[in-house]
Amino acid sequence: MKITIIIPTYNEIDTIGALIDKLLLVCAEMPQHIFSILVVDSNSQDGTASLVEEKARKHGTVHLLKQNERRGLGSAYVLGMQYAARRLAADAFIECDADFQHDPRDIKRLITEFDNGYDYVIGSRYVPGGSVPHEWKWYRKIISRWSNVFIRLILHIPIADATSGLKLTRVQTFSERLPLEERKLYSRFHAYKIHLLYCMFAYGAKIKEVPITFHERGNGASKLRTIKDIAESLKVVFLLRLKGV
Ligand SMILES: Nc1nc2c(ncn2[C@@H]2O[C@H](COP(=O)(O)OP(=O)(O)OP(=O)(O)O)[C@@H](O)[C@H]2O)c(=O)[nH]1
Ligand SMILES: [Mg+2]
Repeated sequence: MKITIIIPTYNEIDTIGALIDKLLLVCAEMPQHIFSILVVDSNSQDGTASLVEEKARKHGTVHLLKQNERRGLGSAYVLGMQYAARRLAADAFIECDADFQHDPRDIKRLITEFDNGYDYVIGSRYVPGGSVPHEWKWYRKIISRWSNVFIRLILHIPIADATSGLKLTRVQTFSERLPLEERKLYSRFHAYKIHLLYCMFAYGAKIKEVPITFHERGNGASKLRTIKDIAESLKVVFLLRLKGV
């Protein structure tokens, strides 16, 4: 099967090179699949795109997609998802952050469950065996934990980690139905994740959570806009409750 790992970047020069190298090694351990790595860069000012271009020249399986301006995580991801499905003919795509918060080796767990027939595999911090960084401040732990409880209660979805950033989506039948255009998303920022998850649930996808250890950021600055992203998440949850997908 063809699998594309999509990595959105905004000023991630400190980590993106090493992450691509590590992912290439991990992918080489799964010769039963054909992998590509797609970086979606939103006009980073620190040379991220040039570094990725250099990697792409060296490795034919590394691709760079450029967005003219920074428009939010969801906006970058849906661009990458369309490209993976249409141009790279991916059978599945994986969402993965650029800052080493996700262990590249955990991708193997997602793929094992894809091979087992699951359509949507979530790297989960809140199933037994999963965890968030112990360095996180108490309020970040509370916000992350309770936002998941809130989402579960309001949307009635039996998912422990609805806001995880590491996941795999089966393309066939789903990518055609998912709102993979910025104008169709209820949020173009971090909260897009709740929208797409709810869609997959509504479409009857076979969903599986696998435990992951979520690490502290490798280097570079966070792009999370805590208060604004909480407000966006609330908006998405209520839109889904009122209007559905
Ligand atoms: N292309 C693109 N990438 C983005 C944008 N916003 C965030 N990212 C990337 O999305 C990933 C997740 O963003 P982070 O800032 O790490 O958000 P987070 O993981 O919730 O927050 P931290 O735990 O503080 O790192 C990183 O790889 C960012 O570089 C954007 O507008 N465009
Ligand atoms: Mg991060």
